Amino acid sequence: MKVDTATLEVISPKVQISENYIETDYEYQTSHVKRSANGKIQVHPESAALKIRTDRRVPKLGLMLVGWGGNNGSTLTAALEANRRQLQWRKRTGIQKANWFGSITQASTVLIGSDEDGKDVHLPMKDLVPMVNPDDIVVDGWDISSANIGDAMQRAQVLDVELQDQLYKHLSTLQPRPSIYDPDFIAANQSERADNLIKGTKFEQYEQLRRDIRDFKQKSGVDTVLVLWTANTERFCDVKEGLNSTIAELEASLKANKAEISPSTIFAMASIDEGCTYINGSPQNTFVPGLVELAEHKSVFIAGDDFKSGQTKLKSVLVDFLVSAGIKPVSIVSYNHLGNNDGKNLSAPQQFRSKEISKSNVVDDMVESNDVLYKPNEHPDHVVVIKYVPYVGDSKRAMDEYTSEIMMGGHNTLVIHNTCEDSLLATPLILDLVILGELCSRIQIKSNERADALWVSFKPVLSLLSYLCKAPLVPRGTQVVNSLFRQRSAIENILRGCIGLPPNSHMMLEQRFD
Ligand code: NAI
Ligand code: DG6
Repeated sequence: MKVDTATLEVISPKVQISENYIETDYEYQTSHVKRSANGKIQVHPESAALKIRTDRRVPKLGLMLVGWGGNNGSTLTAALEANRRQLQWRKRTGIQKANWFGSITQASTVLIGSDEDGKDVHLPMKDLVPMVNPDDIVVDGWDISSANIGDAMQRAQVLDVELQDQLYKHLSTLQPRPSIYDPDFIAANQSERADNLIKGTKFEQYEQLRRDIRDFKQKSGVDTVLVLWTANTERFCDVKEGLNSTIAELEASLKANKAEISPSTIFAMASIDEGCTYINGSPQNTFVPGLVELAEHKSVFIAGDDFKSGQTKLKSVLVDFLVSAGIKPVSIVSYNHLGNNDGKNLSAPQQFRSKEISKSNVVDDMVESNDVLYKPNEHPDHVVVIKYVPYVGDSKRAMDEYTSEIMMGGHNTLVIHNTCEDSLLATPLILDLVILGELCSRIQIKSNERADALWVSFKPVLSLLSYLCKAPLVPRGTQVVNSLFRQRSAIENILRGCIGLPPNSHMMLEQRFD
């Protein structure tokens, strides 16, 4: 079978390709664990014969950004245009060409196998299965600030000036739609940019958002729309019975204009009700139980929370490395200072608290995985500090100290200084969330053991996107995985499964045995 790229052909009787689908016969192997009364762990290796199919018809994708005029929103729009036009510009150090460094779909490769000389062969991730080409994405969105996207790009001070100058004319024609401003949810220091607002009750605002989505779809001619929140971090909203714990409560609370229904929850409701995947790039608890139920009820994807871009991404590698090396992190202290508008918003205590929670939970599952090192409920001391320092702008500085216990009461201390150019790290993640989020709607599995088995899609809570999120949202009752290595393996191996390749086990038996 030949996948839709010039570079890859999988030769296997277990792969069939038709005009619309790549279909594979797949042996899925897993182990089921039971704890017996005497405390023994019983493992049952299990195997299931599946079919996996991937729809080859890539839709024309529309992306609606909430917070379009922010640093991330304007940088993404600029980067899409710069890559589309393959722009180049002069820096002090020479010519720079537009690229997508930092995007796993566009700039990372996947190990395919080894050749006749025993050498690894890799392919770009984007070439494994048909994916949306970034050049074809059409962007629209909302912002409480009326600045056009050209002015927003200049305000952000992220991209080199010579690049901005090439992009300004086009970007200045893009105008964010008015949005919902609720000063109770974002920092008071944001009020001065709030000049582009949807008036009315919460229900009227929700209805306007639904009209906006339909209007964009109709005018742009896109096949499918995905909505992504990259607006300011909100404070957490209350979660309680009678307010938002079921679909009925949430809908009634929206109609009753209840104050605790946050703007982001209204966006998510409008998006789900329009059948559009909704992704939350910020830490707040948009996905209250009633909203998750709504997504499940309507079979619409939701994913989040909070882009995992710099400091936390490294944390989800380092803590995994330490704990899996049998080393016991006992104190993790993370300082950040940054001077962009995100930092300004986070200088308010309630908005900081949302970010603090999201940045702090990232080590929990790794700590719980090792009861040789940690007693039940024992955790490392974990402190997160964020300070607003306007001068450094978007060039966030992150400093981390990891202190671990090693053999015989010894200590190992790692000190990391990480310059995270915030929006240049976050923008490629947004692209990946969008491309992978869309792809997930074209992948289905079914049992190969029963003739009457039906095709099933991913669950509405799209945990496969965890790699890109600080605080991954997972389906009820399923495991949260924070380890970056495990998160990436899940993506890689599912993509491999789509084209009939087994998971990458790295066993390399053919090279280790005679
Ligand atoms: P930003 O402050 O530059 O942009 C946010 C934009 O949202 C602003 O233009 C603001 O006017 C707009 N906005 C606020 N409330 C709105 C609403 N209700 N509706 C529509 N627009 C609204 O922030 P930036 O740097 O672009 O970050 C965006 C979000 O992404 C923040 O919540 C941040 O915490 C989160 N994030 C950013 C990461 C990064 O590395 N840049 C990584 C992880 C998360
Ligand atoms: C303070 O760290 C500001 C935040 O918005 C971060 O810049 C953003 O969440 C990225 O965080 P991290 O930990 O992934 O670098």
